[in-house]
Amino acid sequence: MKRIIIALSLLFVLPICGCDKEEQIEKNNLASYNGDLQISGINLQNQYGENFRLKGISSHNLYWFGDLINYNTLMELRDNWNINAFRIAMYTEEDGYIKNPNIKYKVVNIINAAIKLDMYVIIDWHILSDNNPNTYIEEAKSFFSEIASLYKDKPNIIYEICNEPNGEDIIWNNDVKPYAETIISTIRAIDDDAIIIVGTPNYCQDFDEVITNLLSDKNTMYALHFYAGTHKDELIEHIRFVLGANIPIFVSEWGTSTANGNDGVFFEESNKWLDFLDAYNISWINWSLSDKNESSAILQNNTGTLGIFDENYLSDSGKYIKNKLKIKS
Ligand code: DCB
Repeated sequence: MKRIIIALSLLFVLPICGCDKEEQIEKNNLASYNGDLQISGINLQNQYGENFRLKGISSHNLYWFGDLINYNTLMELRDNWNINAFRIAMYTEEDGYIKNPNIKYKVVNIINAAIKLDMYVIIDWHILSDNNPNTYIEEAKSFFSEIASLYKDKPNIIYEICNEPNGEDIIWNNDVKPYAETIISTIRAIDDDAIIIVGTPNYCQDFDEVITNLLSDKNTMYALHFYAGTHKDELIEHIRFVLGANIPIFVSEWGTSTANGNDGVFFEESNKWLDFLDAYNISWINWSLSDKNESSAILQNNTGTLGIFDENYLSDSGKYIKNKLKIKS
């Protein structure tokens, strides 16, 4: 009788253990497991103080390519591409928030889908042709207070407060840092612990002034953006130096193309950059989820969402990125 009971219980227990282990592996990638993220030195960490990396894809201009993003496409990207973060590029200009403030409802829909799917989501205030983040600082304050009030209790949210400050006269000490201090205090008055990513001058490539004039907020990271066909060894060496100064970097946007988003896919240079990011445990987000006719788009031109589900419709960059995302680390 005893033996039968043992045999029977083994029968039940064994498959359950197997299941648990499988689920455990997947859970390690989810927001419910990793919880509130934090920073230790240059590392992003989960709530248990374990090093943790976010890897994912960015939307293109949400106003132009927002239809590609919904619960089903995000679920596919999570389950079959292995992304654990999605970046919502909400442009300020170029048909963005300033002209079309209702785009925020699309942002909210995507955030809600990402939360349901247990993923992290980066809310990117995508300045670009407006060069100076201070141009629309009042709008940024009201946008981020609204978003923070809605999601202050969710571990899923990451705020990226200015995509790419640019222009020769836009510098860290006088322009970007004061802007960041204002927006960080706006967010912190509501959400005291979410990760905040701050863009750096010259399209997120110039850290010279950042190094000697850091922000005091402890959960802030600095954005590095690169395009493999344009930015090469010189930028890698600059960043190695920045990391040596213990500055936490988040690659919230990079492309396999040149800096205009086009001109072909630079595989060798992309490999070099990804090896570098692996060596330093740096999180990365690829530009972009679109079917525009340009090399950095992950989908073939005018194919809609097909490529997300079927590799035959992926661009060369899309195939490359999907393979890289599947490698767990
Ligand atoms: C960044 C921007 C991003 C831009 C990509 C590729 O810009 F954050 O918005 O995306 O990198 O250029 C491109 C799209 C195009 C679109 C254009 C304007 O791919 O389809 O027409 O935005 O909306 C960068 C990054 C780096 C540099 C320059 C730019 N750089 N830039 O190092 O010079 O000029 O946009």
